[in-house]
Amino acid sequence: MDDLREKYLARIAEAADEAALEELRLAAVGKKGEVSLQMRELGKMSAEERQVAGPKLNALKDEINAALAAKKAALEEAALDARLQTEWLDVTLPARDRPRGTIHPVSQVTEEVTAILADMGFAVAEGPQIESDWYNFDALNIPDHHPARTEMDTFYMARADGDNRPPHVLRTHTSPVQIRSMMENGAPIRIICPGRVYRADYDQTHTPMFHQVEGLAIDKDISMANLKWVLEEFFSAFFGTAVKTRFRASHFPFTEPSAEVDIQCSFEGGQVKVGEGDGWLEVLGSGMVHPKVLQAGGIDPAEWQGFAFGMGIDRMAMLKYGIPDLRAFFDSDLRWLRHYGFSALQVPTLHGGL
Ligand code: 2NM
Repeated sequence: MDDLREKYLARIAEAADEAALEELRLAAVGKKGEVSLQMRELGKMSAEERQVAGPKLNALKDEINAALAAKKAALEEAALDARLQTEWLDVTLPARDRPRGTIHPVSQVTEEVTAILADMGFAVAEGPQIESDWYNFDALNIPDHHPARTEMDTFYMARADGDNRPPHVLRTHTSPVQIRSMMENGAPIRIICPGRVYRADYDQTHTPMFHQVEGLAIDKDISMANLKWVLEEFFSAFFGTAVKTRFRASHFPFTEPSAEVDIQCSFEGGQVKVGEGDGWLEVLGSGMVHPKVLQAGGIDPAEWQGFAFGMGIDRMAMLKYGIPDLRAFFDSDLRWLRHYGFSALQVPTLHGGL
């Protein structure tokens, strides 16, 4: 019995894992284990012998079982310690920053354009996207027969049969916001109007909804020279490099005189690069606000004059950030958004550099 005790207590102490421990349990106190076999021998003994050997064997069995249980507990604790070493977690740490979305290039460029022009003294004005046809067309000196007013070009809101009131439209430019601003605040004015506009056009380079920013400055001594300075200053700040501009005589119903503005660029290898080369790209329309438009806005053209300009934000974003396909702007493809999108923490500022 002493041999058995020594042998099993030593082996139990050395057992490396629970499987080894189970093997030892079967070998010692299992049905066919050595201690159990010894117990079977009790039947063959005399009463005296049995009185001595019985309790001893029972004590040995208890001792081995206790050693097995103690070793099992020790192994479990060691295993838990090892896991805790590799799996520890500090629940007091602040949550990791995990950006889930990106700022769309249209939003980013709107903020950039706004930051530049706000620095020059322009305030942001906003207005409704559904307009009466007076604000969208008549006030801007666009006559009834003008092709822009046909359903080919403009989205008209549905009207009930027999409703003969003037129709509403999805605004085709943000100019109606400027008419509203003239009527509400009067002159002098320095505003920009960024926002969504709508035209019935859909192909490679046109989407039925797109984004515009229009500028308006009205005062007593404003000329085309002021317009030219503002635009040249704007393009250089926006593209981060000196950009030459070219003004071409043009025509719009709401400005007189009118000019289309091109910016300097190169077209090498099918790549458009702004601010270099000797090519030109049309990016903007502008002019001196037509007297009839000032009048519609309640401003006396004998006393005041001003310049206005309008450009497409989507196209400016494509140019600045090298985005090839306009239609992808509005597909909401997550891979596109992650690729061309901006961090929400990268707010465009003049001092931070645009
Ligand atoms: C353009 C081109 C030329 C323009 C005119 C006005 C308003 F309301 F003041 F008369 N706002 N914007 C304007 C002038 C817009 O976009 C190509």
